[in-house]
Amino acid sequence: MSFDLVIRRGRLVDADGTREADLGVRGGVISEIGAGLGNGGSEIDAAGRYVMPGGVDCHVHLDQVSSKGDMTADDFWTGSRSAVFGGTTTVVPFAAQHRGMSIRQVVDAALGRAGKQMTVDYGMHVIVTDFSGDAPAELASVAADGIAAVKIYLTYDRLKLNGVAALDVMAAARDVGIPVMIHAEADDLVTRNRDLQVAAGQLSASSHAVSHSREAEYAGVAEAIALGESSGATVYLAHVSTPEAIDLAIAARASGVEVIAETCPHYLLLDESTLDQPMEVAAPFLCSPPLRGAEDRSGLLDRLASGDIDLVTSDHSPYSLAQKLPNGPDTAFTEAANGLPGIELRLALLYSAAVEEGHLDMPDFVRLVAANPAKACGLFPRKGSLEIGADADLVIWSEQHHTGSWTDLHDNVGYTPYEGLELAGRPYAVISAGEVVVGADVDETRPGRGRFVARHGRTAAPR
Ligand code: DUC
Ligand code: ZN
Ligand code: ZN
Repeated sequence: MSFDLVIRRGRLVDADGTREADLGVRGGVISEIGAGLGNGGSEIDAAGRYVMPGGVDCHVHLDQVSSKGDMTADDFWTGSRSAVFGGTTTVVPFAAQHRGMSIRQVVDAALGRAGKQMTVDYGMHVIVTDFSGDAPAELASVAADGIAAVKIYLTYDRLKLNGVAALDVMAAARDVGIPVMIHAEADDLVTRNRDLQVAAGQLSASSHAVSHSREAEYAGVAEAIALGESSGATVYLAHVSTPEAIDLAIAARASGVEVIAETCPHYLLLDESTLDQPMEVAAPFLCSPPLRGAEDRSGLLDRLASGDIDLVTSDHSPYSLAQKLPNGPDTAFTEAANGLPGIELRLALLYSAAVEEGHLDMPDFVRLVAANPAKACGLFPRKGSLEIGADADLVIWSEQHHTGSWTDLHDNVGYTPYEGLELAGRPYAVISAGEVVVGADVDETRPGRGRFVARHGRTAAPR
Protein backbone atom coordinates (compact mmCIF):
# COMPACT_ATOMS: atom_id res chain seq x y z
CA MET A 1 0.00 0.00 0.00
CA SER A 2 1.47 3.35 -1.06
CA PHE A 3 -0.34 5.66 1.36
CA ASP A 4 -2.32 5.63 4.59
CA LEU A 5 -4.89 7.94 3.03
CA VAL A 6 -5.48 9.29 -0.48
CA ILE A 7 -7.82 12.20 -1.21
CA ARG A 8 -8.69 11.93 -4.91
CA ARG A 9 -9.40 14.59 -7.53
CA GLY A 10 -9.88 17.46 -5.08
CA ARG A 11 -9.45 21.10 -5.99
CA LEU A 12 -6.37 21.64 -3.81
CA VAL A 13 -6.20 25.20 -2.60
CA ASP A 14 -3.54 26.95 -0.56
CA ALA A 15 -2.66 30.62 -0.19
CA ASP A 16 -0.86 30.57 -3.57
CA GLY A 17 -3.56 29.11 -5.81
CA THR A 18 -5.72 26.18 -6.85
CA ARG A 19 -5.00 22.97 -8.79
CA GLU A 20 -6.78 19.67 -9.28
CA ALA A 21 -4.78 16.67 -8.00
CA ASP A 22 -4.70 13.69 -5.67
CA LEU A 23 -3.12 14.15 -2.24
CA GLY A 24 -1.40 11.24 -0.46
CA VAL A 25 -0.80 11.05 3.30
CA ARG A 26 1.73 8.82 5.02
CA GLY A 27 2.68 8.90 8.71
CA GLY A 28 0.44 11.88 9.43
CA VAL A 29 2.09 14.20 6.89
CA ILE A 30 1.42 15.16 3.28
CA SER A 31 3.75 12.86 1.34
CA GLU A 32 2.79 13.31 -2.33
CA ILE A 33 0.60 15.45 -4.55
CA GLY A 34 -0.08 14.55 -8.19
CA ALA A 35 -2.32 12.82 -10.70
CA GLY A 36 -3.17 9.11 -10.37
CA LEU A 37 -1.46 8.41 -7.04
CA GLY A 38 -1.22 4.77 -5.89
CA ASN A 39 -3.62 3.11 -3.47
CA GLY A 40 -4.36 4.35 0.02
CA GLY A 41 -5.36 2.36 3.10
CA SER A 42 -8.42 4.59 2.97
CA GLU A 43 -9.55 6.84 0.17
CA ILE A 44 -11.85 9.87 -0.07
CA ASP A 45 -13.34 11.03 -3.37
CA ALA A 46 -13.16 14.85 -3.24
CA ALA A 47 -14.13 15.49 -6.88
CA GLY A 48 -15.69 18.93 -7.17
CA ARG A 49 -14.72 19.94 -3.64
CA TYR A 50 -11.96 22.18 -2.29
CA VAL A 51 -9.22 20.55 -0.20
CA MET A 52 -7.45 23.15 1.93
CA PRO A 53 -5.04 23.28 4.87
CA GLY A 54 -6.88 23.04 8.19
CA GLY A 55 -7.73 26.35 9.80
CA VAL A 56 -5.37 27.88 12.35
CA ASP A 57 -7.07 30.00 15.03
CA CYS A 58 -4.49 31.98 16.94
CA HIS A 59 -6.84 34.04 19.10
CA VAL A 60 -9.02 31.88 21.34
CA HIS A 61 -9.74 32.00 25.06
CA LEU A 62 -10.10 28.52 26.56
CA ASP A 63 -9.74 27.41 30.16
CA GLN A 64 -8.97 31.01 31.08
CA VAL A 65 -10.10 33.31 33.87
CA SER A 66 -11.10 36.78 32.60
CA SER A 67 -10.21 40.11 34.18
CA LYS A 68 -13.62 40.06 35.92
CA GLY A 69 -12.88 36.62 37.36
CA ASP A 70 -15.13 34.62 34.99
CA MET A 71 -13.88 31.18 33.91
CA THR A 72 -14.52 30.56 30.21
CA ALA A 73 -17.37 28.16 29.45
CA ASP A 74 -15.04 26.15 27.18
CA ASP A 75 -12.00 24.29 28.38
CA PHE A 76 -9.31 22.88 26.10
CA TRP A 77 -11.43 19.80 25.36
CA THR A 78 -14.77 21.41 24.47
CA GLY A 79 -13.08 24.34 22.74
CA SER A 80 -10.76 22.26 20.57
CA ARG A 81 -13.59 19.82 19.75
CA SER A 82 -15.79 22.70 18.64
CA ALA A 83 -12.86 24.10 16.60
CA VAL A 84 -12.29 20.91 14.63
CA PHE A 85 -15.98 20.50 13.81
CA GLY A 86 -15.71 23.90 12.15
CA GLY A 87 -12.53 23.11 10.19
CA THR A 88 -9.88 24.48 12.55
CA THR A 89 -7.11 21.96 13.18
CA THR A 90 -4.71 24.14 15.19
CA VAL A 91 -5.68 26.40 18.08
CA VAL A 92 -3.45 28.81 19.97
CA PRO A 93 -5.04 29.86 23.29
CA PHE A 94 -3.59 31.93 26.12
CA ALA A 95 -1.94 31.08 29.39
CA ALA A 96 -2.95 34.09 31.49
CA GLN A 97 -0.59 35.58 34.04
CA HIS A 98 -2.64 37.58 36.52
CA ARG A 99 -0.70 39.96 38.78
CA GLY A 100 1.62 38.29 41.23
CA MET A 101 1.72 35.01 39.29
CA SER A 102 4.79 33.42 37.75
CA ILE A 103 4.83 33.35 33.94
CA ARG A 104 6.66 30.01 34.02
CA GLN A 105 4.07 28.46 36.31
CA VAL A 106 1.01 29.64 34.39
CA VAL A 107 2.48 28.45 31.09
CA ASP A 108 3.46 25.05 32.51
CA ALA A 109 0.03 24.61 34.10
CA ALA A 110 -1.82 25.56 30.90
CA LEU A 111 0.38 23.26 28.79
CA GLY A 112 -0.24 20.44 31.26
CA ARG A 113 -4.02 20.78 31.04
CA ALA A 114 -3.93 21.30 27.28
CA GLY A 115 -1.89 18.12 26.82
CA LYS A 116 -4.61 16.10 28.51
CA GLN A 117 -7.56 17.76 26.82
CA MET A 118 -6.81 19.12 23.35
CA THR A 119 -8.20 17.07 20.48
CA VAL A 120 -6.23 18.98 17.83
CA ASP A 121 -2.71 20.34 17.72
CA TYR A 122 -2.10 23.55 19.60
CA GLY A 123 0.34 26.31 20.38
CA MET A 124 0.20 28.67 23.35
CA HIS A 125 0.51 32.42 23.93
CA VAL A 126 1.11 34.06 27.28
CA ILE A 127 -0.74 37.12 28.62
CA VAL A 128 1.55 39.29 30.74
CA THR A 129 0.06 41.69 33.29
CA ASP A 130 3.03 41.99 35.66
CA PHE A 131 6.56 42.29 34.28
CA SER A 132 8.39 42.74 37.56
CA GLY A 133 10.81 40.42 39.38
CA ASP A 134 11.61 37.20 37.53
CA ALA A 135 9.13 37.91 34.72
CA PRO A 136 11.69 38.95 32.06
CA ALA A 137 13.77 35.81 32.57
CA GLU A 138 10.64 33.65 32.63
CA LEU A 139 9.36 35.20 29.39
CA ALA A 140 12.67 34.41 27.70
CA SER A 141 12.46 30.86 29.02
CA VAL A 142 8.90 30.17 27.78
CA ALA A 143 9.75 31.77 24.44
CA ALA A 144 12.66 29.35 24.13
CA ASP A 145 10.15 26.52 24.69
CA GLY A 146 8.12 27.69 21.70
CA ILE A 147 5.47 30.03 23.10
CA ALA A 148 4.04 31.81 20.04
CA ALA A 149 3.47 35.38 21.27
CA VAL A 150 2.99 37.52 24.34
CA LYS A 151 -0.25 39.48 24.78
CA ILE A 152 -0.53 42.76 26.65
CA TYR A 153 -3.49 45.06 27.37
CA LEU A 154 -3.54 48.84 27.16
CA THR A 155 -6.85 48.96 29.06
CA TYR A 156 -8.73 47.06 31.85
CA ASP A 157 -7.64 47.91 35.39
CA ARG A 158 -6.60 44.36 36.27
CA LEU A 159 -4.76 43.66 33.03
CA LYS A 160 -3.20 46.81 31.66
CA LEU A 161 0.51 47.51 31.68
CA ASN A 162 1.79 51.03 32.15
CA GLY A 163 3.91 52.52 29.36
CA VAL A 164 7.26 51.61 30.89
CA ALA A 165 6.29 47.98 31.54
CA ALA A 166 4.77 47.74 28.06
CA LEU A 167 8.03 48.96 26.52
CA ASP A 168 9.98 46.47 28.65
CA VAL A 169 7.80 43.61 27.36
CA MET A 170 8.19 44.86 23.80
CA ALA A 171 11.97 44.99 24.08
CA ALA A 172 12.08 41.52 25.63
CA ALA A 173 9.82 40.12 22.88
CA ARG A 174 11.99 41.73 20.21
CA ASP A 175 15.07 40.09 21.71
CA VAL A 176 13.54 36.60 21.67
CA GLY A 177 11.79 37.07 18.30
CA ILE A 178 8.12 36.80 19.20
CA PRO A 179 5.33 39.28 18.37
CA VAL A 180 3.47 41.28 21.00
CA MET A 181 -0.30 40.94 20.61
CA ILE A 182 -1.83 44.14 21.86
CA HIS A 183 -5.37 44.82 23.04
CA ALA A 184 -5.25 48.33 21.64
CA GLU A 185 -7.87 50.58 23.21
CA ALA A 186 -6.77 53.74 25.03
CA ASP A 187 -7.55 53.32 28.71
CA ASP A 188 -8.17 57.01 29.48
CA LEU A 189 -10.81 57.33 26.78
CA VAL A 190 -12.56 54.08 27.70
CA THR A 191 -12.51 54.85 31.42
CA ARG A 192 -13.72 58.44 31.14
CA ASN A 193 -16.57 57.53 28.82
CA ARG A 194 -17.53 54.61 31.04
CA ASP A 195 -17.54 56.76 34.19
CA LEU A 196 -19.65 59.45 32.49
CA GLN A 197 -22.18 56.82 31.41
CA VAL A 198 -22.35 55.32 34.88
CA ALA A 199 -22.68 58.75 36.55
CA ALA A 200 -25.59 59.54 34.21
CA GLY A 201 -27.27 56.24 35.07
CA GLN A 202 -26.85 55.02 31.48
CA LEU A 203 -26.20 51.34 32.15
CA SER A 204 -27.62 49.67 29.06
CA ALA A 205 -25.67 47.70 26.47
CA SER A 206 -25.30 50.63 24.09
CA SER A 207 -23.33 52.46 26.79
CA HIS A 208 -20.67 49.79 26.44
CA ALA A 209 -20.20 50.88 22.82
CA VAL A 210 -20.08 54.54 23.91
CA SER A 211 -17.30 53.67 26.38
CA HIS A 212 -15.31 51.62 23.89
CA SER A 213 -15.51 54.33 21.24
CA ARG A 214 -13.86 54.17 17.85
CA GLU A 215 -11.58 57.01 19.00
CA ALA A 216 -10.42 54.79 21.86
CA GLU A 217 -9.43 52.19 19.28
CA TYR A 218 -7.59 54.69 17.08
CA ALA A 219 -5.69 56.06 20.08
CA GLY A 220 -4.86 52.56 21.33
CA VAL A 221 -3.63 51.46 17.92
CA ALA A 222 -1.53 54.61 17.60
CA GLU A 223 0.02 53.86 21.00
CA ALA A 224 0.66 50.24 20.04
CA ILE A 225 2.39 51.35 16.86
CA ALA A 226 4.52 53.83 18.81
CA LEU A 227 5.53 51.01 21.17
CA GLY A 228 6.54 48.94 18.15
CA GLU A 229 8.42 51.79 16.54
CA SER A 230 10.42 52.63 19.63
CA SER A 231 11.20 49.03 20.59
CA GLY A 232 11.64 47.34 17.20
CA ALA A 233 9.25 44.55 18.25
CA THR A 234 6.61 43.11 15.93
CA VAL A 235 3.20 44.53 16.86
CA TYR A 236 0.23 42.18 16.50
CA LEU A 237 -2.94 44.27 16.61
CA ALA A 238 -5.63 42.05 18.10
CA HIS A 239 -9.28 42.24 17.02
CA VAL A 240 -9.29 45.47 14.98
CA SER A 241 -12.85 46.71 14.45
CA THR A 242 -12.48 49.83 12.28
CA PRO A 243 -10.96 50.46 8.83
CA GLU A 244 -9.37 53.68 10.13
CA ALA A 245 -7.30 51.68 12.63
CA ILE A 246 -6.11 49.43 9.79
CA ASP A 247 -5.09 52.55 7.89
CA LEU A 248 -2.87 53.53 10.82
CA ALA A 249 -1.25 50.09 10.50
CA ILE A 250 -0.73 50.59 6.74
CA ALA A 251 1.03 53.92 7.36
CA ALA A 252 3.17 52.40 10.11
CA ARG A 253 4.28 49.54 7.86
CA ALA A 254 5.28 52.10 5.21
CA SER A 255 7.63 53.66 7.75
CA GLY A 256 9.17 50.33 8.68
CA VAL A 257 7.19 49.13 11.70
CA GLU A 258 6.38 45.40 11.65
CA VAL A 259 2.61 45.21 12.14
CA ILE A 260 0.33 42.18 12.00
CA ALA A 261 -3.36 43.17 11.77
CA GLU A 262 -6.20 40.89 12.81
CA THR A 263 -9.95 41.17 12.58
CA CYS A 264 -12.71 38.75 13.59
CA PRO A 265 -15.94 37.49 11.98
CA HIS A 266 -18.21 39.40 14.36
CA TYR A 267 -16.85 42.69 12.99
CA LEU A 268 -17.69 41.49 9.47
CA LEU A 269 -21.23 40.21 10.07
CA LEU A 270 -22.88 41.77 13.13
CA ASP A 271 -24.15 45.31 13.62
CA GLU A 272 -23.87 47.78 16.49
CA SER A 273 -27.66 48.30 16.47
CA THR A 274 -27.93 44.92 18.21
CA LEU A 275 -26.78 46.75 21.36
CA ASP A 276 -29.80 49.09 21.27
CA GLN A 277 -31.97 46.27 22.65
CA PRO A 278 -32.73 45.36 26.28
CA MET A 279 -29.76 43.89 28.13
CA GLU A 280 -31.13 40.34 28.18
CA VAL A 281 -31.09 40.36 24.35
CA ALA A 282 -27.95 42.44 23.86
CA ALA A 283 -25.58 40.94 26.46
CA PRO A 284 -24.48 38.00 24.27
CA PHE A 285 -23.26 40.58 21.72
CA LEU A 286 -21.08 42.61 24.11
CA CYS A 287 -17.40 42.52 23.23
CA SER A 288 -14.43 44.87 23.17
CA PRO A 289 -13.93 46.56 20.82
CA PRO A 290 -17.70 46.59 20.28
CA LEU A 291 -19.65 45.79 17.13
CA ARG A 292 -19.59 48.63 14.61
CA GLY A 293 -21.64 49.76 11.57
CA ALA A 294 -22.17 48.87 7.91
CA GLU A 295 -19.47 51.26 6.62
CA ASP A 296 -16.96 49.67 8.96
CA ARG A 297 -17.83 46.19 7.71
CA SER A 298 -17.44 47.26 4.12
CA GLY A 299 -14.12 49.01 4.89
CA LEU A 300 -12.79 45.91 6.65
CA LEU A 301 -13.81 43.69 3.72
CA ASP A 302 -11.89 46.00 1.34
CA ARG A 303 -8.81 45.77 3.54
CA LEU A 304 -9.09 41.98 3.72
CA ALA A 305 -9.16 41.82 -0.07
CA SER A 306 -6.19 44.22 -0.40
CA GLY A 307 -4.11 42.12 2.01
CA ASP A 308 -3.81 44.93 4.56
CA ILE A 309 -5.55 42.80 7.19
CA ASP A 310 -3.39 39.73 7.68
CA LEU A 311 -5.66 37.29 9.46
CA VAL A 312 -9.14 36.47 10.67
CA THR A 313 -9.32 34.78 14.06
CA SER A 314 -12.37 34.00 16.18
CA ASP A 315 -11.37 35.75 19.44
CA HIS A 316 -13.54 32.94 20.86
CA SER A 317 -14.51 34.29 24.30
CA PRO A 318 -17.01 31.76 25.58
CA TYR A 319 -19.17 32.97 28.45
CA SER A 320 -22.50 31.47 29.47
CA LEU A 321 -25.70 33.51 29.63
CA ALA A 322 -25.40 33.43 33.42
CA GLN A 323 -21.99 35.10 33.11
CA LYS A 324 -23.34 37.58 30.58
CA LEU A 325 -26.31 38.44 32.79
CA PRO A 326 -25.19 38.08 36.45
CA ASN A 327 -28.11 40.31 37.51
CA GLY A 328 -30.57 39.09 34.92
CA PRO A 329 -32.27 41.84 32.89
CA ASP A 330 -30.99 44.42 35.42
CA THR A 331 -27.35 43.68 34.57
CA ALA A 332 -25.35 46.87 33.92
CA PHE A 333 -22.98 46.97 30.94
CA THR A 334 -20.09 47.14 33.40
CA GLU A 335 -21.11 43.78 34.92
CA ALA A 336 -21.61 41.62 31.82
CA ALA A 337 -18.87 39.20 30.73
CA ASN A 338 -17.13 40.60 27.67
CA GLY A 339 -16.62 38.67 24.43
CA LEU A 340 -18.29 36.55 21.77
CA PRO A 341 -17.99 32.84 21.05
CA GLY A 342 -17.18 31.87 17.43
CA ILE A 343 -14.51 29.17 17.25
CA GLU A 344 -16.63 26.66 15.29
CA LEU A 345 -18.26 29.00 12.77
CA ARG A 346 -15.14 31.10 11.95
CA LEU A 347 -14.52 29.54 8.53
CA ALA A 348 -18.20 29.44 7.59
CA LEU A 349 -18.65 33.07 8.67
CA LEU A 350 -15.72 34.42 6.67
CA TYR A 351 -16.68 32.28 3.69
CA SER A 352 -20.25 33.61 3.86
CA ALA A 353 -19.32 37.27 4.35
CA ALA A 354 -16.44 37.43 1.90
CA VAL A 355 -16.07 34.47 -0.52
CA GLU A 356 -19.73 33.83 -1.28
CA GLU A 357 -20.22 37.58 -1.70
CA GLY A 358 -17.31 37.82 -4.18
CA HIS A 359 -14.88 39.93 -2.11
CA LEU A 360 -12.28 37.16 -1.71
CA ASP A 361 -11.26 34.07 -3.66
CA MET A 362 -10.40 30.71 -2.13
CA PRO A 363 -6.60 31.32 -1.92
CA ASP A 364 -7.37 34.58 -0.05
CA PHE A 365 -9.63 32.62 2.29
CA VAL A 366 -6.87 30.09 3.01
CA ARG A 367 -4.36 32.89 3.52
CA LEU A 368 -6.60 34.57 6.12
CA VAL A 369 -7.79 31.56 8.12
CA ALA A 370 -4.80 29.22 7.87
CA ALA A 371 -1.53 30.36 6.22
CA ASN A 372 -1.11 33.78 7.82
CA PRO A 373 -2.25 32.71 11.31
CA ALA A 374 0.33 29.92 11.09
CA LYS A 375 2.99 32.43 10.02
CA ALA A 376 2.05 34.84 12.81
CA CYS A 377 2.58 32.02 15.31
CA GLY A 378 5.79 30.67 13.76
CA LEU A 379 4.06 27.41 12.76
CA PHE A 380 4.24 27.74 8.95
CA PRO A 381 4.71 25.68 6.74
CA ARG A 382 4.09 22.76 9.11
CA LYS A 383 0.64 24.29 9.63
CA GLY A 384 -1.38 26.34 7.13
CA SER A 385 0.19 24.87 3.97
CA LEU A 386 -0.10 21.94 1.56
CA GLU A 387 3.67 21.51 1.24
CA ILE A 388 5.14 18.02 1.10
CA GLY A 389 6.14 17.19 4.67
CA ALA A 390 3.53 19.50 6.22
CA ASP A 391 1.21 17.97 8.79
CA ALA A 392 -1.79 16.36 7.07
CA ASP A 393 -4.26 18.76 8.68
CA LEU A 394 -6.85 19.21 5.95
CA VAL A 395 -10.38 20.39 5.38
CA ILE A 396 -12.53 19.11 2.56
CA TRP A 397 -14.87 22.05 2.09
CA SER A 398 -18.52 21.90 1.14
CA GLU A 399 -20.26 24.92 -0.35
CA GLN A 400 -23.52 23.80 1.23
CA HIS A 401 -25.82 26.48 2.64
CA HIS A 402 -27.01 26.14 6.25
CA THR A 403 -28.53 28.17 9.04
CA GLY A 404 -26.55 29.09 12.14
CA SER A 405 -27.88 27.25 15.17
CA TRP A 406 -26.24 26.57 18.51
CA THR A 407 -27.78 23.09 18.60
CA ASP A 408 -25.49 22.16 15.68
CA LEU A 409 -22.37 23.40 17.48
CA HIS A 410 -20.10 21.58 19.92
CA ASP A 411 -19.08 24.32 22.35
CA ASN A 412 -20.26 24.65 25.92
CA VAL A 413 -21.61 28.18 25.69
CA GLY A 414 -25.35 27.61 25.31
CA TYR A 415 -26.02 30.11 22.51
CA THR A 416 -24.48 31.48 19.34
CA PRO A 417 -24.59 35.14 18.24
CA TYR A 418 -25.22 33.78 14.74
CA GLU A 419 -28.49 31.97 15.52
CA GLY A 420 -30.76 32.00 12.48
CA LEU A 421 -28.16 33.55 10.14
CA GLU A 422 -28.10 32.07 6.63
CA LEU A 423 -24.57 30.80 6.04
CA ALA A 424 -22.69 29.33 3.08
CA GLY A 425 -19.92 26.74 3.41
CA ARG A 426 -18.97 24.22 6.06
CA PRO A 427 -16.51 21.33 6.34
CA TYR A 428 -17.44 18.10 4.57
CA ALA A 429 -14.60 16.29 6.36
CA VAL A 430 -11.75 17.37 8.64
CA ILE A 431 -8.43 15.54 8.85
CA SER A 432 -5.96 16.08 11.67
CA ALA A 433 -2.47 14.51 11.50
CA GLY A 434 -3.74 12.22 8.73
CA GLU A 435 -6.74 10.98 10.70
CA VAL A 436 -10.29 11.68 9.52
CA VAL A 437 -11.59 13.17 12.76
CA VAL A 438 -14.84 14.75 11.56
CA GLY A 439 -17.07 13.79 8.62
CA ALA A 440 -20.52 12.48 7.77
CA ASP A 441 -21.27 10.19 10.75
CA VAL A 442 -17.61 10.43 11.85
CA ASP A 443 -16.57 11.80 15.24
CA GLU A 444 -13.10 10.61 16.20
CA THR A 445 -12.47 13.53 18.55
CA ARG A 446 -10.99 12.49 21.89
CA PRO A 447 -9.22 14.39 24.65
CA GLY A 448 -5.44 14.33 24.47
CA ARG A 449 -4.96 13.43 20.80
CA GLY A 450 -3.62 16.93 20.04
CA ARG A 451 0.08 17.73 20.24
CA PHE A 452 1.86 20.90 21.35
CA VAL A 453 3.48 22.57 18.35
CA ALA A 454 6.29 24.91 19.29
CA ARG A 455 6.92 28.15 17.43
CA HIS A 456 10.10 27.89 15.44
CA GLY A 457 12.47 30.75 14.67
CA ARG A 458 11.87 34.46 14.88
CA THR A 459 8.38 35.48 13.83
CA ALA A 460 7.96 38.18 11.20
CA ALA A 461 4.76 39.76 9.90
CA PRO A 462 3.26 37.52 7.18
CA ARG A 463 3.79 39.71 4.14
N1 DUC B 1 -10.26 41.11 24.52
C1 DUC B 1 -10.07 39.96 23.91
O1 DUC B 1 -9.02 39.73 23.34
N2 DUC B 1 -11.02 39.05 23.93
C2 DUC B 1 -12.26 39.22 24.56
C3 DUC B 1 -12.49 40.50 25.21
C4 DUC B 1 -11.38 41.44 25.15
O2 DUC B 1 -11.45 42.52 25.65
ZN1 ZN C 1 -8.36 41.91 23.67
ZN1 ZN D 1 -9.37 37.86 22.88
